[in-house]
Amino acid sequence: MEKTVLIVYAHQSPKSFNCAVKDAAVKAFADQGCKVLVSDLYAMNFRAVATADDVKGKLKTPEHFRYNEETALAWKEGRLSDDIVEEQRKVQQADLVIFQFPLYWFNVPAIMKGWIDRVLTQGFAYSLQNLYDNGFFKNKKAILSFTTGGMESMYLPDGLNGDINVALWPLQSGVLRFCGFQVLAPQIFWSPAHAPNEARVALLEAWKARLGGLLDEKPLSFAPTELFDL
Ligand code: FMN
Repeated sequence: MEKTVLIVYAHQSPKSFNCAVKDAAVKAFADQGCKVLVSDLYAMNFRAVATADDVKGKLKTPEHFRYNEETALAWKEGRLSDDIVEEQRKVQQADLVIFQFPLYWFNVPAIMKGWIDRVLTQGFAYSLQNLYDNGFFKNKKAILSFTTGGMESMYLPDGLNGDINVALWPLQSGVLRFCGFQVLAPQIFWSPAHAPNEARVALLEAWKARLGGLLDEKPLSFAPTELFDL
């Protein structure tokens, strides 16, 4: 069956290395016969802030606005703002979600954090019963694919910046795994802006080679949810 890949992409420039990485993924999956959806967040001028504007119609408790509760209710009643609904439709269709971004302050850029905050609403992306192994997205895969300014040696456990996996935990576990996604090993492009052109080409070629088998990759392992009392 035809698979669907969603690329959530955050870079301002079509001349960037991030754009080349995104384009390589679009081509590789199209060549594999997949349906490819791209959310080009800066081009879409995607709104990053979670506010009451994300809910259409009357708020349940306008005197004390609670984003979680109001958006959960709005999701149930079909009252979320159109841009959120459109992104949720894309996630729903996707077998694989690729987050493509430059690392900003050990995290995703604000526009992508906004996508996470606003699109992964309660009820749609998780519920108190549907978390981690029991998450709604347990049949979907997700991967962080990003570029850094710092070199790999700086992100080793004994490096200046510390272990990159520590920085990735909130995203890989707190966001993706929390919603049930099978999380693939991150694709990290170390310091492409400071690398010679041949090295950048080699990084892209390695990515293209990985893309061939990405949909069938075994995910990272996390502690089974059944070990914990919910
Ligand atoms: N690089 C890092 O290695 N760690 C960081 O925490 C980090 N934070 C950044 C924050 C901001 C606001 C900006 C503008 C850059 C930051 N960088 C950081 C550097 C970018 O990650 C780097 O320029 C980018 O990955 C290069 O990709 P590009 O050539 O596609 O733009």
